[in-house]
Amino acid sequence: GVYSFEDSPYIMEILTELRDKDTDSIKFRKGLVKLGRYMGYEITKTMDVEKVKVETPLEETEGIIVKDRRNVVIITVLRAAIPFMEGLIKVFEHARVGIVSAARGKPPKFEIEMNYIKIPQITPEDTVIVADPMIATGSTLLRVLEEVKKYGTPKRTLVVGVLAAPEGITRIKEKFPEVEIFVAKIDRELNDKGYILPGLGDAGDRAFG
Ligand code: HSX
Repeated sequence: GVYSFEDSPYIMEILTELRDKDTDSIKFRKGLVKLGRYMGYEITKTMDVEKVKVETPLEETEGIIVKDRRNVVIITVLRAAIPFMEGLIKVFEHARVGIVSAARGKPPKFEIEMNYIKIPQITPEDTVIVADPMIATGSTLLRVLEEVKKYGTPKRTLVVGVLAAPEGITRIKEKFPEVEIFVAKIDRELNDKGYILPGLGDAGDRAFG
């Protein structure tokens, strides 16, 4: 499935702040951390839970644990996903983290160069979250997903981003139909430079200068 959080007013407010060209890098980074946290929280609603007994100071009662929250591998796609991952980790604090670098080449081919890849072993209990704020042509994610596959077969693979262009989503779904995509919002289109419109500009540049 493909899920967006357009009906979550607070997530949309943070997105609005990120879009604003007058938002400086301090606010931009903080916004990405916040989105990671609140989108992570929303994603826990799709996870398996387990009933447990808990002793209050007064008596025993029933509680739950979100079992899948404990088996998460976050794949951070440099650079823009760094603050986003920081937010996701507030919800998935047990997460093992893989780091990959992926730089998009020039149009029309947008070939992806991956110079750094460090990914932990993935087990059948794991939920893999590939975090990249921008899903434009989808080339980066296709390349990253191809790589992640080599480290094991998880229970679920989620792509979690801030904005996606319809083109990118279609390409990922074609090649990886089992992958679930969660974004704050699906934007209108790509321009001929491969930028998402209306978008928020280059997330890496805006966060890090
Ligand atoms: C930006 O371009 C983002 O953070 C992604 O890593 C990438 C998305 O572009 P695309 O490969 O989907 O076209 O640096």
